[in-house]
Amino acid sequence: MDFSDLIDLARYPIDRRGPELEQRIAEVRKDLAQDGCAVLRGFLTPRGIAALAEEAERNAVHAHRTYTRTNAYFTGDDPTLPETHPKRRFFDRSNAFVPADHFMPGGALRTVYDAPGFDAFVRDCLQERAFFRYADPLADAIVNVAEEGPGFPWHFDTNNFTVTLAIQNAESGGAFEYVPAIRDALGHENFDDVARVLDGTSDRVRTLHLQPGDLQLFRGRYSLHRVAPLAGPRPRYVAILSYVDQPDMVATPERAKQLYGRVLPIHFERAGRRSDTLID
Ligand SMILES: O=C(O)CCC(=O)C(=O)O
Ligand SMILES: [Fe+2]
Repeated sequence: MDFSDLIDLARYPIDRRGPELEQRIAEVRKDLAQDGCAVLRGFLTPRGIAALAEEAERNAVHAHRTYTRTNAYFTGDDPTLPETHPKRRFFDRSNAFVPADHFMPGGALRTVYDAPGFDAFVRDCLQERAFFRYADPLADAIVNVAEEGPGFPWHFDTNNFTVTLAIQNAESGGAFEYVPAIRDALGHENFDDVARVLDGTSDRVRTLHLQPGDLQLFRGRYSLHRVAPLAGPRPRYVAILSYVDQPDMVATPERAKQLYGRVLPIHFERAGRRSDTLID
């Protein structure tokens, strides 16, 4: 499999720096500056979409499912607050990640991720100073399998940005909805507006209908967002490509176990722990 078959290089010539690519980068930066979100439509070719969908489908059986109830802040309940407070609004979430080690080098997903110029392109778009691939063999490039159900309820991300590739949509539902910069880095939480979003009465919500093959760059720390409820038998597949601000980072053993259902020796080693010390 060759990256030039999977990525639309005529539109996004990531392997050749030049005015064409600079133009794409400038457009993405403008969108990110404006509302923290950029969608690179048609990043994959139709062959690329088909190859990634086939690979996702084949590996969906390996997805690790977790069921949680979560608020938008991923914090525990705080009974000192009124019951209607956004921090006390909990929603069902079911999540299924296919761990990254099911995606082999030379397979469709890694052919895109490892394409010459891909990392540099994403870094230039995001203008991140410290930018490294997540070194976690279970988590650097994963596929999220979302089946009929509540989607991924309203939340703020705990990381600065996410890089996702839309592979397959559900029969219906599953739109990406977001409210840019509803809170800020200075601690203005804007709970009133957040409550309106959770209630479904906000007029600030933007809706994105991502299509298979679209690459999305999203800054979700201050923008409330969700994947709307999904319906129908066909699962939604999204690849998540992870970058962090430090080299050689991996998940803690507890986090690996929770998200991917397994812990590898590297998780214990990097945590400076022996492999019999998992805290469940
Ligand atoms: O599945 C998606 O489109 C993005 C989900 C999301 O918000 C996240 O992973 O934090
Ligand atoms: Fe998110």
